[in-house]
Amino acid sequence: MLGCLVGSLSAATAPEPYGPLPTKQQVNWLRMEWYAFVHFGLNTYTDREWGYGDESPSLFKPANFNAEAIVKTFKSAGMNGMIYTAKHHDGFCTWPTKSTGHNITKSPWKKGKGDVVKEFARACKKHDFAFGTYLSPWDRNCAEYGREGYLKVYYKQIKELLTKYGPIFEIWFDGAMGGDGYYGGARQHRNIGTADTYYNYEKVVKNIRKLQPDCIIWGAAGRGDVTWGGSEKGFVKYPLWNAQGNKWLSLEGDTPINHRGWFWHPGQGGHVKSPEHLMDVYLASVGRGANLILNLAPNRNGRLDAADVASLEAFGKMRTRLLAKDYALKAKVKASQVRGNDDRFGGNMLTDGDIESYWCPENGNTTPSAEIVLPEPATFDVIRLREQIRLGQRVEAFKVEAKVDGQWQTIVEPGNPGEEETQFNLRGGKGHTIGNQVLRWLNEPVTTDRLRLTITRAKACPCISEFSLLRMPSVEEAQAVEEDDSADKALSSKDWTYGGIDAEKVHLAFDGKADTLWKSDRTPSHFVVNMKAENIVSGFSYLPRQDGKTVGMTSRYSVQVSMDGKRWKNVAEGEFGNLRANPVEQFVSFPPQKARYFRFSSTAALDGQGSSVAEMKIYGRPAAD
Ligand code: FUL
Repeated sequence: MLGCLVGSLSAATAPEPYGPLPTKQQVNWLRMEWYAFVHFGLNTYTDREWGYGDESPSLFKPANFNAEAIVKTFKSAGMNGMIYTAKHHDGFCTWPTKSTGHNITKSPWKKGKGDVVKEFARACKKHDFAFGTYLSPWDRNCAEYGREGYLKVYYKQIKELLTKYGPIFEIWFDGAMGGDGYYGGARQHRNIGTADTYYNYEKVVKNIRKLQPDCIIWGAAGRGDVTWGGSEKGFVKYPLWNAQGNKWLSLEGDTPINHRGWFWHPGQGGHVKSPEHLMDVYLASVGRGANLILNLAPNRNGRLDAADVASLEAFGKMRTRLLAKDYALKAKVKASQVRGNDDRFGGNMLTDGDIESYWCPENGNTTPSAEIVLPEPATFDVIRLREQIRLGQRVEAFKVEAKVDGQWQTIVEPGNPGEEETQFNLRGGKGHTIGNQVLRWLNEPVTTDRLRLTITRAKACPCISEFSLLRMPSVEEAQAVEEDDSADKALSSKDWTYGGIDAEKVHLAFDGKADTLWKSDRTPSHFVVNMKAENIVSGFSYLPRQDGKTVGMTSRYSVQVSMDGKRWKNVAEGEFGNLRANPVEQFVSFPPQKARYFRFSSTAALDGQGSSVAEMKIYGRPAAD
């Protein structure tokens, strides 16, 4: 007991960060994992992938375009956002820009009053879905392209997109520039020299940071936050280092769901990629430490083709099923070394389901190992590891062994320097880099309750935040599961106690009765829930008052969690929009966090000074016992 006390009291210091570090925006972005690409414009009507620039805007007439239906399809597949080609290389602007006449006001759709960007941005906002945009630097329509004059046009377009449509989570600056084009009738080959110099990406990036500091910039000649994964098939090379010189640069794998291309083409129905192939794409992008952008192209009616949607949905279910159950959760871990013998850096951090906590040995130890004992024997065939990338990317190679019939067997071989995975050679892959996450698909399922993780090479003492064991479902198994049985549940409030403003009324927000309220007479206002036990919390719900009054309904909130009720960590903040018109229960999720205390702050409320909560639920599960 004494040893244990001494162990947990000697607070070791966290390791110094190593190498290039991601910005907080890059970390948040990597946690999005995957999102949709939407190529939709004049090429949709011309059966082309690259318009020449002389296409008539009159071609654009998507009779049944429905941005919301498209966004809902993406969201229900488990995607976290979408990026729309506001302008492709043909120069046609799908919003009413003031920068060029070659735009949607010249199209018959909605009698020239349409705005595709706006419709997508609105639908995304409504469904709490991230919205981003692609604005091709190459413009085959503009007469001034290749000269000074084009830059004014282009900068104006960037400004419009970043100031008129709400938050943009990512903007793409494509590198393609083929030279030939219409260029206002000149029909010439235009050479721009170096893209970085011509577009002045240094200035562009600076400007975007001012307009939208949270926007992730793709490309821009390596001056942005993210770069191309290297193939339009969706895979990225492994090992993967998020670095270019001394700067953190992440990768994005990109590919269309349909073999025919990025835009919609007649007869593409028979060419959709299978759900199994999409899983390969996922494993070769997200599973190697990158993000995935998967394109679905609306057809000439402005709708997604049923065949594309069917494959997306089937893959979405496979992915949800794959990630639904982690057989290593709550496993007991004995590490070869723990930094300062401090539990905060102990082996159990690998299996606590908290993406922020991590296991770390002493400085200089680059080859630690950890023995993992599962709560019960399990059968799995995918291993997931994550590094705490806020401290930099460190691991170069790792090995995983499993004890089967009393014998240790290597199930993930450690990678050797110089080896590389390309394409989709996925099963039985070796353990090289980890970064944000790595998924290794074993040659065959393994059944055991005992594993050993060994870091075999690292640039500095490794900080590993998660070790998970997953099971790859077949398409059929994934279809059969209607509900995610391991999803977090509302935690029981039976033993909870409360603090904060008007503390004696807080229990009324957790009593299961919609007609009793926690009320405070001021805003901002907050309360604290002591859950009396360690939980992994991952979200909460808020039911606004149901008595027909709007006074005190929270319109802006923030949530913090804490282990000791003293040091707090922000986990969520945002807006509850539209409560006046539609006061229904609101759900908010955040990355799982270990917490004993939960603090809800109402930072803005409707009509008057006070704040109120009819009911609140905290979602999660008990932490490892
Ligand atoms: C490329 C473009 O040339 C393609 O048309 C497509 O937009 C793809 C995503 O990027 O560079």
